[in-house]
Amino acid sequence: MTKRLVSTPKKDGFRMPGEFEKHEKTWMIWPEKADNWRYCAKPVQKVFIQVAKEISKFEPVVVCASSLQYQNALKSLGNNIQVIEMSSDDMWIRDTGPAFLVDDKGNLRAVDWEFNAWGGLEYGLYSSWDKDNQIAKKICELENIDLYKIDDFVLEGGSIHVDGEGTCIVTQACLLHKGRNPHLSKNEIDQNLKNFLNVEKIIWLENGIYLDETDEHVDNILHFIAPATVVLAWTDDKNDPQYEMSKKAFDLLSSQKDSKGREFKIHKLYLPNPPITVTEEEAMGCDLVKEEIPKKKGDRQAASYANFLIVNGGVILPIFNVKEDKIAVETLQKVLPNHKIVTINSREILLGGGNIHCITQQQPLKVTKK
Ligand code: KQY
Repeated sequence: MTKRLVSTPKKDGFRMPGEFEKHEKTWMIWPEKADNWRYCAKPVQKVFIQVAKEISKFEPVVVCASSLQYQNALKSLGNNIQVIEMSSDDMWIRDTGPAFLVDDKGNLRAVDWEFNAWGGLEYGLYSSWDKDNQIAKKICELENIDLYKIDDFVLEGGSIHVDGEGTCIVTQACLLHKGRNPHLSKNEIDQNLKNFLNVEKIIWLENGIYLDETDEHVDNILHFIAPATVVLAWTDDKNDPQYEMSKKAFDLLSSQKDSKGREFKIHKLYLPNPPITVTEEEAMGCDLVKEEIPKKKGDRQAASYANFLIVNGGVILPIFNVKEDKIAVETLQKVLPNHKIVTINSREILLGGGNIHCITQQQPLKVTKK
């Protein structure tokens, strides 16, 4: 049975591995929220199936689906993907799932952060998130692993990126946003991250991607691809508000060393230019609800190639059917020469406010170090 631990990962010698380390499996949640996914989520389910099937060519995939959608998910995903019944408020398992931790003795644990739908009732993106807030615990129960939980500490998995060797990167725009932990100072948040991710250094970028619905999660602007090595979403267009945001991130990372004293290698990953906007057709089909303003034709989307998932031997890369897709593939293939780059046109996921990294959560392989 899963125990709630009162210690910290730092004290117990557990760390969150880099995503580029080996995985046991990847978790996902079947989409169905009709006020976020147009036409009762049917178009996004098609893309979801593609993402899940591509990942399953590299490592096992487990999909959580509600009782209503269980049969549909099971039949649509085929024999190679495990489907389990689990309720949720939406599909963003990067943010609602456990942050898995490993030690050197072959043990697995996790952190269960408090989730408040990216800002609670005042600033958040939906008004009920009880089911999402239970996902991490339910997954730990299924996996029979113990978990750490800090009371009153709101965090989403997409708002942190770790290298597994003592460094974590976050954005101030997100972590210091008043919808999350207004009762904590920056130092206290820094300390919580150090204790619960078992890292020595937090690098605080100012921003993420312009108009990102999550208050600028770090996982949309950069990605650790190896220790001390990141790809960073980039534009040369000085008239684009993103230019300053990416430039400040580049300058800060260039001026900092990681927890082991290494300089960062920063590879620029060019963003779509012009930015992706919603078409008239794409703006239709979502159920209307009180708390959400529907997207309109012309609305700029926070489309970024940095929102990919690294799997065992591959990269599942979002593309948008624009000329920069090719540059993104070339850049990633160059920096990850031993990985197969698999592209998926993910506009449909983007319309819901995120991308491939946001809808996946890797469970690391247990490691035993002698
Ligand atoms: O991690 C994410 N990108 C979640 C976005 C939620 C958007 C809801 N419309």
